[in-house]
Amino acid sequence: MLEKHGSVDAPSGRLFVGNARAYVTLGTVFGNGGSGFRVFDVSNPDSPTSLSQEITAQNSWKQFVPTGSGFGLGVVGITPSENTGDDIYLYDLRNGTNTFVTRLETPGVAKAISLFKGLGYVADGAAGLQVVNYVAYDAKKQPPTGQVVLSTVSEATAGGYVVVRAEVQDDVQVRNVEFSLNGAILVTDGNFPFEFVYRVPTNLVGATLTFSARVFDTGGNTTALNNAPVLTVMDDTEPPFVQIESPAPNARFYLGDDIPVTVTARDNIGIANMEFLVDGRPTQAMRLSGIDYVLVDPFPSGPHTLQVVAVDNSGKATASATVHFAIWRQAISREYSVFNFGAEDKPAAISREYSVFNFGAEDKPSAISREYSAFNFGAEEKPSAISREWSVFNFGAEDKPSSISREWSVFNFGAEDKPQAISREYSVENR
Ligand SMILES: [Ca+2]
Ligand SMILES: [Ca+2]
Ligand SMILES: [Ca+2]
Repeated sequence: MLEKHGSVDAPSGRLFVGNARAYVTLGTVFGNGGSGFRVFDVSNPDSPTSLSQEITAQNSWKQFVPTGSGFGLGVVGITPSENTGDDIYLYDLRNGTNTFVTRLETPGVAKAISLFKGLGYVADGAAGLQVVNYVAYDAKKQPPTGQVVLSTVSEATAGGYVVVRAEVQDDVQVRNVEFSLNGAILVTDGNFPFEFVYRVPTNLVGATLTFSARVFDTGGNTTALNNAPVLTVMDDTEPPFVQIESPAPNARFYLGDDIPVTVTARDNIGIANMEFLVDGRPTQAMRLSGIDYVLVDPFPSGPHTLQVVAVDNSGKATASATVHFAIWRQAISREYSVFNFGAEDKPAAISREYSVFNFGAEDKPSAISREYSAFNFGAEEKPSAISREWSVFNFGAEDKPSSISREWSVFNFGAEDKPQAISREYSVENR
């Protein structure tokens, strides 16, 4: 479920987040027209703050990607119209400044950039993919430094997640970080931010996890980072919480209606799946949004029960309280209107959206009529009648044929001695 932390006004351009900083280009996503970028401090997700804004003469900023080693690369055009000097702009971000360093011209129209292992990969319009070297080879023989930061202190929960991040620096450019667990290499990250998410296997309860990393710069110098605390894997002792928000207890549906279900579920490590039980049997539910579902299978009329079982990542399950609901057979007519507002001897009649359903007993046919209208606009002695889109379906019993009729009309509203009549939202329910 989406949980809201803080918020802050920001431009509507593209976003990059790394190491407690967020960078947003001015202008609109994938559009032109932005004239720079803004930097936010997101170290406290509950209270992000704006730090600085860089406004440039060029006003087609498409993207801004920090290198993690003190620089940032912008995809920048001179004017909002395309094909006008769309190149890569290198910025120095050290010491909290945003200082323009140089423009790296590409042969085409630069549209986007991604960094990997110290190189820039530029989507360069008709010039295709351009691989650019935005920083000189690191010949200074000074290895990178840094530390491993974990999202948890001394314990990890089976079935849960550990975010493993390397906060690394280099005098020139970090190339990549290799992450290891208990001495075996797990994954390599080739761009800032250098991190990965480890899912703790449920069969490691009692074991220890020692994460380490090795950081490389673009000169091949390397440093091992062995500072991370040892984690002990604990069993997940918290089953999920799950509650049916709707249908409300004793809710009533009609045969053929959708049955929407809203469920609140949460867990200390994460919900793996949800199971829906109608009358104690598993049934399919289609997820419509984070907490909203609709049951897929049809159910017969009568009383039913609904339960939802939430299963967490470690396999612990919780069943919700049982909600009772009923499905009714029905005959309904809705929004049925009759107007008689003519001269006394020239009445008019209109009826709209008239429906009759009978989904009930096997020996009774079903019938639907829709958008039924009758008009009488004034024949003086022979009131006319029009009805449109009138349909009768009989799809019930096998020995009864189906029938459909359209534009069928029989009306005589014209009797002078009949009073005006209006009726709305008329309904008859027959369980
Ligand atoms: Ca170096
Ligand atoms: Ca990365
Ligand atoms: Ca749990």
